[in-house]
Amino acid sequence: MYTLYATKGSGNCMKPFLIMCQLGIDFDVLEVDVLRGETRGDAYLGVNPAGAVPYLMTQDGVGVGESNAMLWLLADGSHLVPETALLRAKSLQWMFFEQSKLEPFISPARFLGHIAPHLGVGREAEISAWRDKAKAGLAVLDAHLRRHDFLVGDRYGITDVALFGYVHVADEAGIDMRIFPSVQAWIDRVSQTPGFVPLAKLCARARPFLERERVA
Ligand SMILES: N[C@@H](CCC(=O)N[C@@H](CS)C(=O)NCC(=O)O)C(=O)O
Repeated sequence: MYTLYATKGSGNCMKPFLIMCQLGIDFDVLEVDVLRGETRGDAYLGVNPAGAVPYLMTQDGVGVGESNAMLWLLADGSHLVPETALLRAKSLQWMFFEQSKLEPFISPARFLGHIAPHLGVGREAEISAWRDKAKAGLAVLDAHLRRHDFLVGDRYGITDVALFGYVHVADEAGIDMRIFPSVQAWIDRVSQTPGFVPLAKLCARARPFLERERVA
């Protein structure tokens, strides 16, 4: 039984959530409220000193940070992990690409432009620059998906989950996804994989992190 520390609406938190749903892994979700600053509070820093979600706690009390690292742990030995060393290297290639060319731009543009727009007032130029950088990454992804149904080995797996987290909400970052039709078609394909659960369900059965801390 795993415990996933997560916040509502987060593409990074969706990744371990989705893979656990699709692989039938038993887990519990504790909701950490980023908007109320809970990731920076002492109680949460005691759980994850890096002060970020998602954070995955194993049954033995070992914590794992970084959403893409969680995918490798959770899917280990399953059909969702690429079979050969070359394909595993390609998977890591795309995961590093996601963390350097997509997520750092889609996530803040969406956060300040959509989730907490009051925090984005006066930062329009910064948001616009993030959108442009995200579009450059999405163009690379679109070119790849023009020739492939899925990212690695032409079958669905953890690499798709890693990129799906933020790419499928890039429209909420103010990016017109009609200019990336192959990405859009891939989003539709991933959304139809067996056991797919949408981001909206991430914290549907979560318990609040701080309330649990008070009760404990
Ligand atoms: N590279 C990390 C990024 C984690 C991250 O930035 N999480 C955000 C939410 S999506 C967060 O915790 N923000 C609150 C904070 O930094 O205090 C991952 O992939 O897990």
